[in-house]
Amino acid sequence: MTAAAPARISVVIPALNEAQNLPQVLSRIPSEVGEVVLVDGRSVDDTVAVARALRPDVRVIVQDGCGKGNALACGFAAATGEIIVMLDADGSTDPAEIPAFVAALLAGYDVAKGTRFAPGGHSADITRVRRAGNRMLNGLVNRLFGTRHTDLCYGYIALWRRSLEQLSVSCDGFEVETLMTIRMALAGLAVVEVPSVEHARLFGESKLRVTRDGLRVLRTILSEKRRERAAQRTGLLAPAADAVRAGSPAASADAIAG
Ligand SMILES: Nc1nc2c(ncn2[C@@H]2O[C@H](COP(=O)(O)OP(=O)(O)O)[C@@H](O)[C@H]2O)c(=O)[nH]1
Ligand SMILES: [Mg+2]
Repeated sequence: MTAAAPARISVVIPALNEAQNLPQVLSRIPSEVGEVVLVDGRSVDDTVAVARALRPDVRVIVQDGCGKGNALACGFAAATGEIIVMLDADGSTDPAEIPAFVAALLAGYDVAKGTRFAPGGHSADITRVRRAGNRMLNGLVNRLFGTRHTDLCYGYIALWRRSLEQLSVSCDGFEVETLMTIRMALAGLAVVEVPSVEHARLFGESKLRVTRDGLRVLRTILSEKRRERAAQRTGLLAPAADAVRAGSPAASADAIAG
């Protein structure tokens, strides 16, 4: 990539009944984003019509299965950009932060992973129970895979297409960020955490169910560990890399300027 040909950025937005929230989200997407892929979960409200009215160039696809993970996998397959950014449709993840994530990628990282729990990050959305569960599961991943993440289950992630292809994202539900995070480590990708401020969902309710989805995350962690062990026996997968480094948008921007 050269200065004359900036990386094309695709945003992938899974959306299930988010018509009321989309105006706030779509209007804040920065102009350097070249493609918006909205993955509809067969919404029964006006999600698709609102998206098309607000952004006539939006690419709407309907997911072929169920859940946020399946929606993202469908969106990844459809997106054409060199850089892919995952964004929620409920107003929690602020599109205005996209340049900070992209800056980290342009500075040389394979993945820019948002964190609400490093200095500069914050969440006005997460409940006390979810925070505790996330911390516990995050600790388990760090112990089992030798990583140093501070926020396992946050869906604000940007990465290069070539890195995404190494992850083979194939899961249904809210375990998707966990699956991606572990596979980033197993693939030895260079991951930097980007502090991010998560806003409260604007309208409607979260589709996440704490016990059901917490258990899905736990099962994903354990099955990925089994996969890693099996791969180590056969020599088909590199050992987990300690690839996560603390970073900040400011630091990433400095690296680009340099
Ligand atoms: N297409 C699609 N999107 C979904 C599904 N479940 C959740 N989402 C979207 O994923 C994003 C995060 O979901 P949300 O319910 O806010 O979960 P939370 O942020 O973890 O509380 C939102 O944009 C949802 O509309 C689904 O089954 N299909
Ligand atoms: Mg949400």
